[in-house]
Amino acid sequence: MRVICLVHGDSDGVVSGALAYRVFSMKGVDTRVFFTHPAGLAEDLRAFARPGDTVFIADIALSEQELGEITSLFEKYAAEGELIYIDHHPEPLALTPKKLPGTIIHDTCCSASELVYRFFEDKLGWEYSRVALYGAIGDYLDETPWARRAVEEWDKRNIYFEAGVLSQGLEGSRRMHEFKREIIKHLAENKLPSSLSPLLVRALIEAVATEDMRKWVIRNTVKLRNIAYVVDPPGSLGKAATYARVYGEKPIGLAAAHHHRKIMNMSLRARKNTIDLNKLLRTIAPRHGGTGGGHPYAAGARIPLHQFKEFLEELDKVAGEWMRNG
Ligand SMILES: [Mn+2]
Repeated sequence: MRVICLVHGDSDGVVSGALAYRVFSMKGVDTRVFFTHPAGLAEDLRAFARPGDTVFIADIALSEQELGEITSLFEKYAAEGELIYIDHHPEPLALTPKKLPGTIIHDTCCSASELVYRFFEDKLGWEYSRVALYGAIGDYLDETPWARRAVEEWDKRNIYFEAGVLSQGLEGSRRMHEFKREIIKHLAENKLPSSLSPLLVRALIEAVATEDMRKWVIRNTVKLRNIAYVVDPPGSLGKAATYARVYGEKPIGLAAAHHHRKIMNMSLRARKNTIDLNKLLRTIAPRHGGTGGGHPYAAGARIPLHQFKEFLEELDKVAGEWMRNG
């Protein structure tokens, strides 16, 4: 038997992978971890998982574009081996995840880390709740009933320090898949993030870089009616979007970058209780030949470069309409 884990590369995904790695490798099972994202899930499943494997997927939303393919892949893996899918992103407009074949845990209540921890709780034991907390904090989902209780049982200051080292260190390790696998093995042994020196160093460098970027965003934010945005910020798009929203004094912040020549990649952040970015992007992005979605207040999109301006204009207009109509 072989286990193939496919997880997101942020704190929540890495912790989800570490908890699963712990459970499977404890039994001596050959367990391999790969990092993916919604638009790459189907392709990565085909590339890395063979029918008959145990496939574990966590913290990966289901992309609107690939639903048909994902459904047939899930059917194949669930029939010939085992398939476990654990996620907390809002469901796609066209499908209810729980109807998919396999073991499906889908709940927007809390982080993927919390869902994975609770799923494997008997096997992991309470000591691993702190690892799950790092992931929950990384996704800003540390105020669920479970997370509040768990934080109380650990020392809050230590937990938040360690969670900060992990999330900042990972932000500074983009696309470093081999290093992220090392982090997963480290966390799977319930070792502290701060005790992994290269991770700690990257977190420190990231903290300084974030401060530089904050100042850059103040100087470079462009304001529309409802959106404040920056293009090609020198750092994490998520953080840049938050700073653009705050310093641009708009309900929505957006940060975009084109790593690939023809695609604009972006993160969006909304002020709480203003608008559902997930629904907004799932509606608007396909009209411009792109994809988008995520959480109500934190989401992302990929739009062809030549459509970026039109996309921004429509997003700004529709966001205004939705906010006016509640
Ligand atoms: Mn997550």
